[in-house]
Amino acid sequence: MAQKVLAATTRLRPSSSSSSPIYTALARLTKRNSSHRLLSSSSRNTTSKAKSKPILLLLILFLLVVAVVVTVLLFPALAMSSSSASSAVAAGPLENPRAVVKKVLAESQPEGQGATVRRSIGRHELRNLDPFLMLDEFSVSKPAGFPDHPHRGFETVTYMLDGAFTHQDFSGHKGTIRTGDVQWMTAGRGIVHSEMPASDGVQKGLQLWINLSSKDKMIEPRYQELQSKDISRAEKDGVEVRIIAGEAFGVRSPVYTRTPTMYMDFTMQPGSQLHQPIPEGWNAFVYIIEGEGVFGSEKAAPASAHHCLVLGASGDGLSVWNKSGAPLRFALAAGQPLKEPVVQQGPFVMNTRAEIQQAMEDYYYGKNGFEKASQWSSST
Ligand code: FJE
Ligand code: FE
Repeated sequence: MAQKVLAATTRLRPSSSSSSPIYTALARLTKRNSSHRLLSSSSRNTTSKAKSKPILLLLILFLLVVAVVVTVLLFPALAMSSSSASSAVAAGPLENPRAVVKKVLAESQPEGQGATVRRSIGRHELRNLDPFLMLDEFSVSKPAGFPDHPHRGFETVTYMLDGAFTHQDFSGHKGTIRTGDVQWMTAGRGIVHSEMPASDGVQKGLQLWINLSSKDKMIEPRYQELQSKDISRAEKDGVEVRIIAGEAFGVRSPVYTRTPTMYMDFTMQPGSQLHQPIPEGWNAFVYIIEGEGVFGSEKAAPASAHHCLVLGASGDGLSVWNKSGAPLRFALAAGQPLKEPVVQQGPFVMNTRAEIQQAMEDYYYGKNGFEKASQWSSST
């Protein structure tokens, strides 16, 4: 499965290093140099060989130095990311780290059937952070759970922190995700499923809802499932990262994100610091899972578990310092805003009220993707 996903992403996303302006500039330079060489060899018989050779060599060297200096000055971020891509090192301190512009405590609330979630994105104070619609930290024990319910128009990403959850859907898709596993579900035009605890004790995890653009809302449903052992990870100077989507420390996740998204789980040892680039223009937030840390600016007050920190729009990434005596664990997510109207009615997220009306009708009558809804119910 992971290999299939990897193959698909490789096809869909050409390696960024081969298309980077630095490489293009270098390739052009090499071409120009070789044409110089051609020129010099063809003019060998007519000009003085001994004089032109060292001058040409010097000229080539000079051009190379100029090109490298100009590239680094013009594209410092690119120079940094391409070097980290090859050697898997943490990016150096950011020039302009994003500030924390909002801090929201995710308070517990009842959800599903007897379950409890700490909702941050999606609660009143943090309605939505385009393209993100909801973030729940769930804590669920049997017999509570999230029995049969539909989705349309977005993606749900379930990341298990502890325990196991079994999902079943109306197409016969069934599976169990355990500690560290990820289920990336693209609901598209429609899925009806159940999500229930699969073992005794408390099952914990994060569920993130990512909106789909109007052109993707009615696509075929799709699953991308990653077992904990298959999740890309990297470590550097006391900072460990598990990469659910996107790239960190030069390591990429195989998950394909229809709405461009990065999503990672960082664990920072006491005394460590992190400087993680975030694409310009993307909305970004941090959710603290465990411990406490200083985010955005070294002088900021520390923030603790169950807080969601919204990062400001300007800046080149996230800087974090763990000045405490215990490990700090948090999720970082960032996504390219869709900048489209959002109309949500529970598990249906569309662009207009008419589309919501249509979704409810389709679900009720079993049409346009909900054909299997009426005769299905999950098994126990
Ligand atoms: C849902 C009520 C719900 N947060 N976190 C209404 F409970 C749900 C729902 C979930 C959910 C499921 C998991 Cl596994 C984790 C969650 C809400 O299933 F989708 C709607 N519409
Ligand atoms: Fe669901």
